Amino acid sequence: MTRDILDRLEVQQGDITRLRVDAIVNAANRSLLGGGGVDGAIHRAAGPGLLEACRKIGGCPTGEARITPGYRLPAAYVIHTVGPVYSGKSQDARLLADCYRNSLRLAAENTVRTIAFPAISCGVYGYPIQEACTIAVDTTAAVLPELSGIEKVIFILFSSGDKAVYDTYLEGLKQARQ
Ligand code: AR6
Repeated sequence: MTRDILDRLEVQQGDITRLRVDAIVNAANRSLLGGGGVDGAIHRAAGPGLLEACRKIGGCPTGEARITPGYRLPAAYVIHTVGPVYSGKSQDARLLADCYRNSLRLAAENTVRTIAFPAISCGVYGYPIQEACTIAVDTTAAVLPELSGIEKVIFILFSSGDKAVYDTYLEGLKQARQ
């Protein structure tokens, strides 16, 4: 992993709905019709236009991604992706990696330069944060070289404990590069 790729990654703690970026990623479910957690927060902040747009899309398979406008959000777009429900099987990691890869490719197709991800699947869907962090960072770093238009990827974590997991992992990667 090269240093310039690591420089395009950032970790923050806070509420994704407040971020003024080109796109925020929603940890949705296959219906795309809203739910709890970060999905509920995004729909509340975006207003009813978002649900209307999602209804027209008509759902999304696990691992894939769909894009809508951000409506009342500071972000121009919402990229909805559906993480796996953690089962402990090897397909979990593949599907979670698909979420990051497909969201980033969709972002690049829409000339997004800055994008923020929550910890997909790490709430209701039960994915262990440590494993999910490794997949999120490694997949993003692997795909960024082919997506030169994406300048910054923010991983935004709700809790300080989850943020510490990301900070530690990225710090380790940076040390290995020095
Ligand atoms: N900003 C950033 N992160 C947040 C926010 C926020 N405003 N709110 C929660 N998180 P979850 P999942 C964190 O459960 O596990 C929904 O009902 C949270 O602390 O939102 O992928 C959907 O409709 C956790 O670390 O998503 C699906 O049915 C992370 O976001 C289901 O939950 C993801 O937690 C998806 O479950």
